[in-house]
Amino acid sequence: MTYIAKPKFHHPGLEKNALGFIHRDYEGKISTLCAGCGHDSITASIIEACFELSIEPHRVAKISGIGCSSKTPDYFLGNSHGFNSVHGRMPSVLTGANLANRDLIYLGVSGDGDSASIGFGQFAHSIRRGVNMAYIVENNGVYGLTKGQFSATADRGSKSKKGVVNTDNAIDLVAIALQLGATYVARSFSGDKSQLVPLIAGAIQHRGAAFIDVISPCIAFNNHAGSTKSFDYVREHNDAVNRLDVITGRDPITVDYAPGTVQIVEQHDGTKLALRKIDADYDPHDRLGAMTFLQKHAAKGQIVTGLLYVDPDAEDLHTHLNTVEAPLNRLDADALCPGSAALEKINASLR
Ligand SMILES: Cc1ncc(C[n+]2csc(CCOP(=O)(O)OP(=O)(O)O)c2C)c(N)n1
Ligand code: SF4
Repeated sequence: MTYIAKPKFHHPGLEKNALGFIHRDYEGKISTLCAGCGHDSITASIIEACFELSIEPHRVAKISGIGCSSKTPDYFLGNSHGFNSVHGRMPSVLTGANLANRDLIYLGVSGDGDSASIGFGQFAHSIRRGVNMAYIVENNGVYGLTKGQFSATADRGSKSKKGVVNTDNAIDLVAIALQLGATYVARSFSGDKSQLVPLIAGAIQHRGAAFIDVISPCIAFNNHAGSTKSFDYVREHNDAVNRLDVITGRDPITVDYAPGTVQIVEQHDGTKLALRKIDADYDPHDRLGAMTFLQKHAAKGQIVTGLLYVDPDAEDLHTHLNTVEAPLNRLDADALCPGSAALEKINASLR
C-alpha cells in the first residue's frame, strides 16, 4: 500500500481536451489496490472517458458502496463530488442526491457483492425507477475486500482459491437490468479499454438508467484455474457483439469508423453513439432480442460484451415524477412555500 501524493507538476506538452484539461485533471489519489487488480483498469477507462468527453469535474458526483471496487472513486476525478456510502446502499444515496440536484452527472460505482448480494434490492429499484445515472459494477465474482468469499454473481460450479465449489446459481446483473427496464445496458471486460471507454462515455451521455457490468478479475482471490472470472477464462470465452466509438457533438470528424459497418445511435442530448458491428444481425434497440441473445450465449458458456441494449428516447425518474427543472437546492423560499392560499386550494381539492 502506498500513500505517496502524485506530483503536481507535469510536462507542458501533454494532450489537452476541449476545456484545456489534461488527463491528470481527471485522476485521483494513487491506488492502494493490489497491483494488477482489474478495478484499476476500470479507473483508467473512467478517467479516459471523462477526459474525452471534456467533462467539467465539478459537475460529477461519484457515489459508491463498500468494497475494493467501491474504494476506486478515490482514484479518479479527484476534483469531483464523492460519497463513499454503506455496503449495498449506493443506489439509494445516488437516487436521493439525483432528486435533490438533477444538474450533476451521477456515476454509481459498485461491486458484485455490493450490488448483487447485500444491495440487490437497491440495485433493482434504482434501475426500475429509471434514475439518470451511469451505474458501473466492477464484477469479480467474489468479495475481494473480505478475502474472497463467493458473491452472488459467481457461476455455479466455479472454484474458490481454496478449491471450494460454488453450488448456488449465479445472478446475471445484465439480464436483470434488461428485465427491469434499464435503457442502456452493456457488458465489458476491465482489460479491454478500447471497448470500455466508449461504453462508459455512452453511459454518461445517456439520459436514464445506464448499467455496465464490467468483468474485473480479482488477482488475489479469483484468478486461478476453475474460476470463471479469471483473466484467462474471460479472454477465452469473450464474444463481442459490437465495437463502439463515441462521437461528441463537438468533434464528429475524428472518429475512426469504416463506412457501411457503423450504426449511429442518436442520444437524447444530440450526441451520437456509433456502433461498429461485428455481428451484422445484432440490433441494440431490441430489448427482448438482447435478453434472448444473452441467454443463448450464456448457455454456451460465452460472455457477451458490448452494447446490448439502448433506448435513445429514454425518460428518467425526473420525467416520471414531473419534478421542476431547477435543482431543488437552488429553489428559493417563494418557490418552496407557495403560500396559504395555494395550501387552502390543495386542502379543498382533497375534501
Ligand atoms: C453491512 C455490511 N455487511 C458486510 C460488510 C463486509 N463487507 C465489506 S466489503 C464486502 C464485500 C465486497 O465485495 P464486492 O462488493 O464484490 O467488492 P470487491 O471488494 O470484490 O471489489 C463485505 C461483505 C460491510 N462492510 N457492511
Ligand atoms: S483483493 Fe482482489 S478486488 Fe481487492 S484490490 Fe486485491 S485484486 Fe482487487
